[in-house]
Formats: sequence, C-alpha cells, structure tokens
Amino acid sequence: MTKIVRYATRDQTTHVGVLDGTALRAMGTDSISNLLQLRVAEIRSLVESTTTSPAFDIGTVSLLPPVDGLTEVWASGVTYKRSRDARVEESVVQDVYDRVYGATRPELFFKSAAWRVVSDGSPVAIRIDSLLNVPEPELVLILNCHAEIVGYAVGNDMSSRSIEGENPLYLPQAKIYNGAFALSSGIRPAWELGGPAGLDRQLMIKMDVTRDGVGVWRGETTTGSFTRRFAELVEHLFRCYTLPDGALLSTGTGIVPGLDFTTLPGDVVSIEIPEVGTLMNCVTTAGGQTQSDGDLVPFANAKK
Ligand code: DO4
Ligand code: MG
Repeated sequence: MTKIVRYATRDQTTHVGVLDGTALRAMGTDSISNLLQLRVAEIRSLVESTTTSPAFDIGTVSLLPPVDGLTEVWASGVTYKRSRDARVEESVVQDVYDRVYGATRPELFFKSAAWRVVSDGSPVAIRIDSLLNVPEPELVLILNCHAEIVGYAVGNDMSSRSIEGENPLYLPQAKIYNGAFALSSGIRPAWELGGPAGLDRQLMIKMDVTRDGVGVWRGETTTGSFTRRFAELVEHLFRCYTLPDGALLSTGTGIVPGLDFTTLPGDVVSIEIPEVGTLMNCVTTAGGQTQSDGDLVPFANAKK
C-alpha cells in the first residue's frame, strides 16, 4: 500500500516522500501544503515518478502528521445516524441535531491549525474541565486548493460530550483544545482506492480503547452508514471560503460509546481503517499555559 508521508531526518529537516512497505523515496517537494496547491493529476504523476528514485529505510526517519503550513483542519458532524442519536441523548438542546441530520447544509466546524495536529503515537487529550469525553474515529479527506480529494487519512476528533451537551454554542470549546486532533502518518492516495470512498466504496472503521492493557470499549462501522456524500461536504466547505494550501476534512464519526463510558487519562485509543491506515494515541489531560493541573500537551508538529 502506497502512502504519501511527511518525515523528519536526523538533522531535523522535514521532507515529503512516498512510502511503499518500508521503502521510502523522497518527492520533489518539502511540504504537504505545497503539494496541495497542485491538481490531483499532477500529484499523481509526482508520486508515480518517485518509483525510480533511490529508496532508503523508514527506520532512519521520524514520521510526522501529513499536514503543515497554512493547511486548515475542518470537521463535519452528525453525518451518521449513531452520531445524531448520541448528540440527542447527551444534549439539553436536542432538536438542532435532528435538524442538521436531515438538512441540505451539513454541520462543518473548524477543528485545528496544522501545527497543533498530534502525531500517531503522541498523546491526545481530554480537557481538565470536562466530565464526559470520547475519541471520535473518523475518515479524513485530504483536499487540494482546487477542492479535489487527493487522498484519505485516519483522524481522531477528541470531544467533550458534557461541554457540548450543556449548550451547542460551546461546540468550539468541546472540540478545540490542546491535543484534540490526531492524524495517522500517511495519506492513502485517492486514485489507489479505485473510486470515491463513501456509499459507493465502503471502508471499515474500527476503534479499540484499552485501559491498563485491558479492552474497555470497542466499536466499528463502515462508510456505508455515512448519510451524505463526501462531495457535498467538500462543496459546502469551499463554497465561500478560499483554502490556498488545501484542507483536511474529518468526515464525522459513526462510532459513539453510550453515556456510561468516558475516556480516562492513561487509556490507549487505537483506530484502524484497513485500506487507509492506523492511528494509536494514549490519553492525557490538557491544561494550558495558565493551568497548573493538567499536562501541557507537546506539539510535535510545531516548528517542523
Ligand atoms: O455537533 C457535534 C459534532 C459531532 C461530531 O463531531 C461528529 O458527528 O463526528
Ligand atoms: Mg466528530
């Protein structure tokens, strides 16, 4: 399986390359944001032309999240029936979720700046002021500045259910905080999946949460239960909004535990979309510069 990856070498410089098994080949660009200024056809020919470049071993580099520069991370919500039902259950204001589930206009929200995105293997976080917290395993669309789907990655939209449940206007606080979005290490090129993912091309999404080495929650779904089309999310995001370095669009979760489950510090969250990739993160608490209780989540993706 081929992946477009971003990586740091021992001299701390970052690069973009193509990973095939354990063989890594450098591409003719240093940033994903530069790549996302190109058309899919141009990206594809760049990727395919690397097969003649010298390969080196993946063990000699550190993989980074495939997002950088001015590329923004957006997310959609209430795109699976399970998510609609879970929001209605958790919220004191229920009808907004029912209404958006059936509306033409989808829910879209800003999720993260590129530099805040957490790598595979680094900690994700729960807020110190939140009582009910969940990881949300999601298929992420990698979009170029022309609103084309370049590829797919695995994302975790960490969320506070208690804060959003108290009032939907608190959504940005429930969704945007230190350590709230993690991304798998590679982009699976769209042209390799043989058709647009979603209803027409069903992808399995699985999540496991372990605590002290013991499984405490497991769920799975497929993009066949996604109730919209990915193209309509993309069209709404770009309709009145310019994204010169492209965007990542996390497409919503179809896996939500019952209200009796909350993620705790120390949990390990593993997400797998077999044709796209894997993502594993342990959970910590997120304070901030002004908090003494709560770890300050390190931003491994910053200054790279
Ligand atoms: O309004 C809630 C956001 C829901 C969400 O993030 C999801 O469905 O994945
Ligand atoms: Mg979500």
